[in-house]
Amino acid sequence: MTRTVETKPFSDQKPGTSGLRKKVPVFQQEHYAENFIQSVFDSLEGFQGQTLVLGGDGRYFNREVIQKAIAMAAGNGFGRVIVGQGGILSTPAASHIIRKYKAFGGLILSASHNPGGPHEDFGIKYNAGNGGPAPEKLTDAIFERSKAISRFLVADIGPVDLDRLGSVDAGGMKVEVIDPVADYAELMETLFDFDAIRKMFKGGFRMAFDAMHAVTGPYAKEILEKRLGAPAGTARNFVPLPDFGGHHPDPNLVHAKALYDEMMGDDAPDFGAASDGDGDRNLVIGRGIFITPSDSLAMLAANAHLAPGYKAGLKGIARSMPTSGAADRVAEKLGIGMYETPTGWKFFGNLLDAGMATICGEESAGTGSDHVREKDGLWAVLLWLNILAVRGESARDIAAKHWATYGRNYYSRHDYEEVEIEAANRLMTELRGRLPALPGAVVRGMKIAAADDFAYHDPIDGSVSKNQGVRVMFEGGSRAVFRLSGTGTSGATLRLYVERYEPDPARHDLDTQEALAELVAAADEIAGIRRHTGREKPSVIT
Ligand code: VG1
Ligand code: CO
Repeated sequence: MTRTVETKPFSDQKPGTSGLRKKVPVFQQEHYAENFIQSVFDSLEGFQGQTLVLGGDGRYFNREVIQKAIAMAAGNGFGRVIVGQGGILSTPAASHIIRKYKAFGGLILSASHNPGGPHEDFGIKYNAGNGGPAPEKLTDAIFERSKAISRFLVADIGPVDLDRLGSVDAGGMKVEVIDPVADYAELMETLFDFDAIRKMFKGGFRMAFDAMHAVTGPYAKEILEKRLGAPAGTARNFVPLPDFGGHHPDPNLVHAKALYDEMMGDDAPDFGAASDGDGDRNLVIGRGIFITPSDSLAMLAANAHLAPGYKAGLKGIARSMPTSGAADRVAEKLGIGMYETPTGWKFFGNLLDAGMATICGEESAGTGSDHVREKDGLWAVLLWLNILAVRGESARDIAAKHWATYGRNYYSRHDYEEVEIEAANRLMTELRGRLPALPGAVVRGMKIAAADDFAYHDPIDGSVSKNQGVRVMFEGGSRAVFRLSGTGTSGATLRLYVERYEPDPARHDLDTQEALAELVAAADEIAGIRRHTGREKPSVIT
């Protein structure tokens, strides 16, 4: 029944910030997906007879790879595969299902916020038994294995009917096709005050949720409209499409511009939100106010105790290094731990498992808690709704009061996409070379207090992750961070993150880009962005 198929290694299967992402034609090469999946299995131990969770964000090529993965799981000796109906599972739902059913691990097929379609992106990531992304040690092992692989194992079975719920036999292995939404929705009901939110909708509260034709659609329909009684039409673009309707399923001010414009308009709903390709990111916009993800993390942390799941308080907060320091001020006030990790959710896993952090966040629109081991778009939206329902105030008022209490961290990210790889590397190398000379230097009237290349020492397993982004810290708390993206699939993406702290409430209503303009100019002077990339301005500003 099980066949051993000879194969040759590919040299480019190094997982990035979140799994292996490549263009669909790369994944369509003979044995490309199989090699990577087998490299994952070969890097694991003890899964014989155990359960593998499987699902994806529904993008182009999802179903094909799901079938391959089922046949390979059977060929490699897994005892059971749990797969979402239609091959669908959002990233946070997959994380929950791994934990709930005590699976050995899971494969999530997604390139997240990257576009989908025959010539766009596809991706595969492996999550471990805690429900979280494979740690670096494992992704390194997978990459090493992929460079030496010479065979993969596959069971000779026909395609499994992914659309029919229930259990079938596949080459001696059990395949359970489950409702992708039910377990997740049930978990949300345990965390949030659904009665209070229901009452708020009943009272005429209006919301717009843009699922961006990605995986969150069915989850939003079920939870917001069915269980919480939001009017039909609250969830928009809710049918997952293989090409996301031709758009980038990236919930930011550029790709969710229509929602942003609506929220700034005269007849804006009370609350707007969106999620990304695989459902782990969230965009939050109140009527007339965009809440940056860094601010959202801080505001959610400060108010989390208003939701039943967090009424006992938070154990600690963790944020990725480039995320603004807004949450740090909340942690300080609450007297709880604050942890700064490299970019990527995999670095939060140990802190969550050890009970050191309850809420985590990234500036890239990712927020989550210890309810799963991934960031969770809809979770963040529901926590906001819970807070709005209990406080009975608008998002705008909540933000204003938050800034009055803690001060405001003006924050923005400038992305330079599809830059020539050599140029991007040259910029970073030159910048790293200049680090020792930066402290004490004055740029555009601002004095540099410190500069380094961020390294993370994991307090739980002692592992060290170096070269995680260059930080330039100015006197007074302003900061510029430079790093290269690990999720792009063409050329390099340079990310510049800038932040300025403003304690004075009289200056909390400035335009963000204006408030940061000098800092952006200083960053260009320090790193030579225009000189190296030849770009006059960023491709995306968030
Ligand atoms: C980006 C974000 C990072 C996030 C990662 C995966 O990585 O910056 O914060 O964890 O995407 O998110 P990078 O290396 O391109 O900066 V997702 O929603 O793509 O799973
Ligand atoms: Co995502």
